[in-house]
Amino acid sequence: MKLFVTGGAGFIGSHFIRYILDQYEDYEVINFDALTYAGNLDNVSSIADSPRYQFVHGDITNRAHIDQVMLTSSIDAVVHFAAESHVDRSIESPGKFVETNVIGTQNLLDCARLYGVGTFVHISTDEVYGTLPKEGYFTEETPLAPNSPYAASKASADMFVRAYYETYGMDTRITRCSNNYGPNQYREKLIPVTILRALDGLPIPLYGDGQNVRDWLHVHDHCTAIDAVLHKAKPGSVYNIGSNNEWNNIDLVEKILDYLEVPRNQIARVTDRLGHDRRYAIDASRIKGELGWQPMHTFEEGLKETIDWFTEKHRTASQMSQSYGN
Ligand code: NAD
Ligand code: TDX
Repeated sequence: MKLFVTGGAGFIGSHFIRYILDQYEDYEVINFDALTYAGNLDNVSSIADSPRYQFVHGDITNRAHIDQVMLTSSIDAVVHFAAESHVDRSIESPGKFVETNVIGTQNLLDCARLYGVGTFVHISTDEVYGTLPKEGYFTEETPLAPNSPYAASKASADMFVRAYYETYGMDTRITRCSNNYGPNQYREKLIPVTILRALDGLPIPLYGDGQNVRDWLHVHDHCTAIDAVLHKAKPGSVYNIGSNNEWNNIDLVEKILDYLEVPRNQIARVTDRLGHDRRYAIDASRIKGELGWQPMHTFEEGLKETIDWFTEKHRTASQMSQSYGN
């Protein structure tokens, strides 16, 4: 199988490519990535020399870039991660999110249809469902009610994916995952922000009352779920992905500080995010029941591994800057 993976220099995409090449000895992967601020080829340096891996510096908002690759390569499936992914940036500059997440996805769908790509897996998010009260879970039947420009752009992309299935009969599949954590996550997201600022002795910004709830999933468990959808799901299907691991932000930040033995008074309460969703929680019973997927990582072990990874990266970066006299 030859996969065309978009956004493979980012956090989740890079884990997915490494996982796939490791798991399937005869698979080939093209990593199509624009290398925005969030893309980093260090995330895929361990496979850079593999004969089954090819990096293409391309932009999904530019159709000609996609055409060039799809015209000359026989692609079996697209796995589409590329996106502007940070909610705070979407509040500052929504237009970029429409360009990348909506137009970019529609470009990819058009090209995949034109060049007869078999399967199109679209990586979406639980944020398309909006927010939950204290009780209840998002199921695949929950109506879409995006609240941030980021979530609105992802929901719009989902609607195009659905339309290409309904209108053209394309084999599209959508996954909606909860918050991921793990090594390589870009430093703007809550867990890296907390670890890196704690290590630097800087205030850790906690939005609002800190009681917002997120449902954390290890990135490797997300990859095994996408693998199941790619290989076992039906055309037109939608799957939620999550591991019933809800934490409110204050408890999570304190847990990280305690592990690092950094005093909790480093937390700084700051103005709340506009339109801040109160709670996300995923009902993943469909993917478990229909595709036999199960998460493997416990949060205790996965979070420690993640903190240790960022701590080591921080130590190495500090040594480098000292040796260059910065
Ligand atoms: P990320 O921001 O770490 O990486 C995004 C990648 O996409 C980067 O490598 C970037 O260079 C690339 N990219 C951006 N614009 C591009 C363009 N125009 N053309 C080609 N490449 C482009 O994102 P992530 O956290 O790895 O998220 C990956 C996907 O998973 C996104 O679609 C996101 O919406 C979804 N998702 C993320 C989470 C999460 O917790 N991180 C949860 C659910 C769903
Ligand atoms: O400095 C911070 N302080 C803070 O209190 C940051 C960066 C975040 N927060 C809060 C906001 C959220 O309630 O922490 C929670 C998590 O924030 P993010 O890490 O920005 O993630 P979130 O907004 O929940 O979105 C993430 O999960 C769903 C990803 O960024 C999305 O791409 C994904 O779709």
